[in-house]
Amino acid sequence: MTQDRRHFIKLGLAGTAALATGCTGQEGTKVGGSVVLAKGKGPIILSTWDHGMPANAKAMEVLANGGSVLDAVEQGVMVTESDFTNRSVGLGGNPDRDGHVTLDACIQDHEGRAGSVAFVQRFEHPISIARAVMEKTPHVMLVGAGAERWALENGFERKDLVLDDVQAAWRKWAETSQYKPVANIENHDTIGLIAMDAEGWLAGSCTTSGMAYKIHGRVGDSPIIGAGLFVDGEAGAACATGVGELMIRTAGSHTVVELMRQGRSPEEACREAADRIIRKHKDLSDMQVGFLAIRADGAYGGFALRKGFSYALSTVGGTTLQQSQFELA
Ligand code: SD4
Repeated sequence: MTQDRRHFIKLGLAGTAALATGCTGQEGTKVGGSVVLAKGKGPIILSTWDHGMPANAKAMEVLANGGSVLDAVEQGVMVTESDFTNRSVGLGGNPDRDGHVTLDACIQDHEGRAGSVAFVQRFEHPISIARAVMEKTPHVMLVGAGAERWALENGFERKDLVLDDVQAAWRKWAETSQYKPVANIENHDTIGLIAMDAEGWLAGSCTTSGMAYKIHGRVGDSPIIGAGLFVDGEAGAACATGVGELMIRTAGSHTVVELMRQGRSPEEACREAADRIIRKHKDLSDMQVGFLAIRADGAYGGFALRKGFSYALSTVGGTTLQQSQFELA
């Protein structure tokens, strides 16, 4: 199928979805809690938490310089991975309970092509390894020692980083070793970034060091296509942050995209995914989940389990930090 033909089909479906929800496609129109931009008024970039601001800025720069939307979502989150003051993404992240920093990441494009790595150690840019898995192998996901060996064979270099304050905090934690997943009240969590370029092409990325002090070998939602990220150019893109087990159990990002395919607005779709998590779990105290979504027609929005989920929003009008609506106090 040619790119033009694919694009036509995508816009056709998006148009149907817009009609179903009464979206007019006028710039800035609010529909179902989500903002709808006119087609062709992209780019639109959404990413999780305050650290999304510099990531979005980089992604916008990539698009402005003629890069693809896939380049934009990769290079955007590379900024976060290289910020070694960040305690939940990249090599500066908090370690697992044995003191090892283990990294998860995935990437997906408009066509649904996907690449992922999980439980990898001592690499600065797991997102780039994930992209290479997508582009150079017949597989979607590589994990652990196999992923590391493949990365070394394919030009990625080890990076060792020992941060004294991170090690000291881990040693202090290890005195009691009490594990309780708390994500994210502190606003420094996983970065998920979804983007639509000016022509309407979608892509997304997600990268994390996972939950602090997790069991060695634990993998969360962030590298799992359908849980931490899902992109289908015919329907939309979604990403998630928070306690990954909640998203894996409910295939959270996939749920959001499928609800948008059925005509829900992005905010409504994110809210339904959050509500489903609430219905399926008895005790969500101290747990946070945040979803972001862009529908194929350019509508976008987000929703969180509880108060405090911020996200970065970039449009042609600039980049701003938004506070998500939420379900629980
Ligand atoms: C995980 N969702 O590993 C990721 C990271 C995160 O608070 O959001 N942690 O569960």
